[in-house]
Amino acid sequence: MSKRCDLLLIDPSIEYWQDSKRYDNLSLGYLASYARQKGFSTRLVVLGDFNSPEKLRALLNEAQPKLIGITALTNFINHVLVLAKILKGLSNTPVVLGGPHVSFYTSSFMTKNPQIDFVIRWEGELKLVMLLDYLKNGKGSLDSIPGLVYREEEVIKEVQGLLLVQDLDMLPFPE
Ligand code: B12
Repeated sequence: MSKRCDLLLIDPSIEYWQDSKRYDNLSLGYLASYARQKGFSTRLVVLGDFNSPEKLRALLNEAQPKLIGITALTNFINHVLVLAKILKGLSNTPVVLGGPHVSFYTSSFMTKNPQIDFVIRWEGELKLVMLLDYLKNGKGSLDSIPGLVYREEEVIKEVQGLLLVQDLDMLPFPE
């Protein structure tokens, strides 16, 4: 089976993956299952398995993703920013963050952290698929993805709107 993917999702909570605390991250699990259902090949990895620049380089070479997504809790945000810097040093693949921390802190956060290409605020499934469709297939436009924060010639743009899943039962369970 090919290890290439359109979307590479990374759970950055390294210390949670070292021993008996290991469990799957629900947020990324839902995002991955929905993106797969919509036809985007997706890999979900935990940083504990790729905890050096060499391992990350090998992962990127193998996966060749169109987009890298990282979940961002406040507790791990510094960690996430370092990780994103390393990833940007290894490839030009755009990096998108989502999760509670970046849902609250957006424009100033993007200004201070040029290694982050996109933030998706609040619920992620529909918006992430729209971003993937744009990056992979050239469909739609960045300014039509609600909750997306992006850069346009160094200016930070924030698209208004929530775009919530109306019927949660339509979401596939995490695999
Ligand atoms: C369940 C839960 C847990 C479970 C996780 C179980 C699991 N298997 O994942 C357990 C008990 C283990 C846990 C642990 C922790 N938790 Co907790 N947890 C929650 C809770 C109640 C629900 C989270 C959840 O899974 N929701 C369901 C998923 C599908 O939705 P979601 O998380 O909102 O994710 C969506 C969006 O945020 C967005 N999104 C998220 N990541 C990404 C990434 C990308 C790229 C994109 C595009 C979008 C995106 O899209 C997702 C899908 O719509 C929330 C509170 C809440 N009601 O939200 C706290 C919460 C997330 N936890 C919190 C914290 C602090 C922690 C711990 C750090 C606590 C600690 N000190 O140990 C740890 C960290 C664990 C870890 N390694 O990530 C805080 C985070 C606060 C913050 N400012 O970041 C919250 C908000 C609680 C709170 N109010 O303080 N937690």
